[in-house]
Amino acid sequence: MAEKKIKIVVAGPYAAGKTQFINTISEIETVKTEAKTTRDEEKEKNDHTTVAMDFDRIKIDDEYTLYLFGTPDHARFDFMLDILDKGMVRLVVLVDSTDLATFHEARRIINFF
Ligand SMILES: Nc1nc2c(ncn2[C@@H]2O[C@H](COP(=O)(O)OP(=O)(O)O)[C@@H](O)[C@H]2O)c(=O)[nH]1
Ligand SMILES: [Mg+2]
Repeated sequence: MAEKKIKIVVAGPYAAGKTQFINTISEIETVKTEAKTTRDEEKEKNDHTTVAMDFDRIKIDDEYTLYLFGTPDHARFDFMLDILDKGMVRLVVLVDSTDLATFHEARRIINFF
């Protein structure tokens, strides 16, 4: 039976937990594009940040395989979103519920998609 691919994009503000989420549910060694954070206010939340994408694959059964793509953590890499959302069937938006200041960014991301 031919493999059917289900593409899911995981988006959300900086330090919402996108990379952690994808690593945790992964069944393969995830593809990561982490770089060291440089700005003090960023370092406070996370010492690494995703600059291109996270990637993970999960085989459901003989027919279906999930392909998960995590978005970059900063708006300056938004051009990646146009690439990542091609063929997307579901969007997961993660928000840090303890960090109210990021809610506007979460809204912007939802509107984008
Ligand atoms: N307490 C808590 N911390 C988390 C959770 N998920 C991620 N983190 C931490 O939050 C920080 C940012 O996570 P990361 O996955 O890199 O965020 P991203 O910028 O959305 O990719 C890291 O220090 C993680 O260890 C969670 O569910 N609970
Ligand atoms: Mg990340």
